Amino acid sequence: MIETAEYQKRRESLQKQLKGAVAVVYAGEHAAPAVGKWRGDANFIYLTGIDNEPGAALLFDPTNENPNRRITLFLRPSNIEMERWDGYRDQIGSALKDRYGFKGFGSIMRTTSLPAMLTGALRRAKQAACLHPFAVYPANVSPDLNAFQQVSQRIPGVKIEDRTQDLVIMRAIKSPAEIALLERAADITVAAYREAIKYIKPGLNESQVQLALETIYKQQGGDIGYGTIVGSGINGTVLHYIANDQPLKDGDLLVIDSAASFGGYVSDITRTFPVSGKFTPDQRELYEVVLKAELAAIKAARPGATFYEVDSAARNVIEKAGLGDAFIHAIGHPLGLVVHDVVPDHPIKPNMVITIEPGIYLPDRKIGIRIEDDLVITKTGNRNITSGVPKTVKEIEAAMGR
Ligand SMILES: [Mn+2]
Repeated sequence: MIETAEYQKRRESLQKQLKGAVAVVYAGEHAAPAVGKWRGDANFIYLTGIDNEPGAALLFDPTNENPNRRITLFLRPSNIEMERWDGYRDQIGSALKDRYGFKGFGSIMRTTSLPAMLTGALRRAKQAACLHPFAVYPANVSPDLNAFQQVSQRIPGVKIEDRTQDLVIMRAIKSPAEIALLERAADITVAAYREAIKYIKPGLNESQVQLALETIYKQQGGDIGYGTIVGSGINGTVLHYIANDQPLKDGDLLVIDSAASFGGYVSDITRTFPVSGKFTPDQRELYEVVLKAELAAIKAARPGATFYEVDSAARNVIEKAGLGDAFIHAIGHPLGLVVHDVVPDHPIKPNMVITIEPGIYLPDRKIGIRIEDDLVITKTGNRNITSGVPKTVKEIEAAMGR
């Protein structure tokens, strides 16, 4: 769990970095998914801990003469009729300020006040900092830049700066509380894999493996981290296979890419198991190449290394085995509030949490193999927090032995 005080500290630290510039972070107003809960923008969650307030925003107004108006949370107006459909919401008052950590540390207002507050802030400060990631052309302009551009058409002399790395760098380096949540998500996932591996056998459907894993995530207090992939045979060569509806066949390999989230933080594990419980000599040879590549990348993942260097460590092993063309994706990514978390411009640093996931995909042989672990980067190297899932040929065959 992350304490209210940690969110306050994050907001204050960001405000200091802004050096007098105005900034807005939006929760977003996207539609809720058909299945699962609505979830706000990760930058907004990171700064507030609030993940269930569509339309909310956080304004940094550092030159406000009222110290309590320098950081203000804006929430949608109360609407009693809507709340009978969507759930009851609190009135603005000291209880809400206390719960969100704004008592003595800022204000809470309704979003109807945001345009005037932002305009006033920019008239005084004349300096705006873009924190949301810039949109890639031709997508719509990012929400804070869009607001700043509109205000600059009404107030001359507002300077708009690119500060998009500020929150990326903060989010990339995990606090002890964040690492504890990521480890809990990893532990839940490890327990689920260890249980599910016992049931894998010919005739079972991919969907049953998915259900077994996801049920355990929920039983253990976690949630489903992302769309589970359970692909056997040729389906294991499809990177984003989500149908998960085919029977497991004797002699096929099974790629499982699935993980739990806990407290909003996501784990990410992939393993490849033989449906029969035993690798064929061919499968084993290919599997050992990917495993060797994974171990080489894990060894390379340490402070000062770039993702390019970590990727090269794995790619060299796979290329040497003559399988370079079969490794068609990147080596890994940071983990956090989202499964593909923010990637800072700097090399790997202590307390980053990253995945390592080399793979090879040979559709003509109906063979896909991927192995993925989650690493907490330490001062000298890393700590593998998902090593509890069987990974060597020997461990897998022993765990599946029946
Ligand atoms: Mn991954």
